[in-house]
Amino acid sequence: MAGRITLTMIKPDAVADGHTGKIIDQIIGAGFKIQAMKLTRLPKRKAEEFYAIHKEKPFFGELVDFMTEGPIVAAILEKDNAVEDFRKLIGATNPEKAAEGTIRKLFATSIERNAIHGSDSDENAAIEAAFHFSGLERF
Ligand code: FUP
Repeated sequence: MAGRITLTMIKPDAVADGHTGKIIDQIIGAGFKIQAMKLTRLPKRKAEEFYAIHKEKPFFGELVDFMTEGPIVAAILEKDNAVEDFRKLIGATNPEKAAEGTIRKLFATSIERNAIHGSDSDENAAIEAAFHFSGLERF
């Protein structure tokens, strides 16, 4: 059975460009309930931990620099089939390949600065939710 939560981060580019409100509106309009949400800034060590799976990739250093350059909005979102439905809502990693109307198509400027994160599996959604939020911060 598909899980009911996913973890998102509105990334530093989209927050700095003032797109937070429009993105949250789109997420709620698509039927996701907000279980937890905060404006926060990742320290370098935490960004490296979050993206540890990519640490051998050539883009790792730039990815960590980008994710720590300013505040992000982290949130746990709840819906049936949350992981798959949210990845459809945000679109492909590379905004040039993202479908019309998706959040990355609308707000991302490149594959590196791609506006928003969405968990890629139920297992990672649970890990990433616990990475950002304590039990007391979830509703
Ligand atoms: P996604 O699951 O769509 O966020 O994509 P990945 O897990 O493949 O990549 C995580 C992040 O690494 C992307 F959001 C942006 C960054 N990245 C690059 O900067 N360059 C690449 O070629 C691929 C990913």
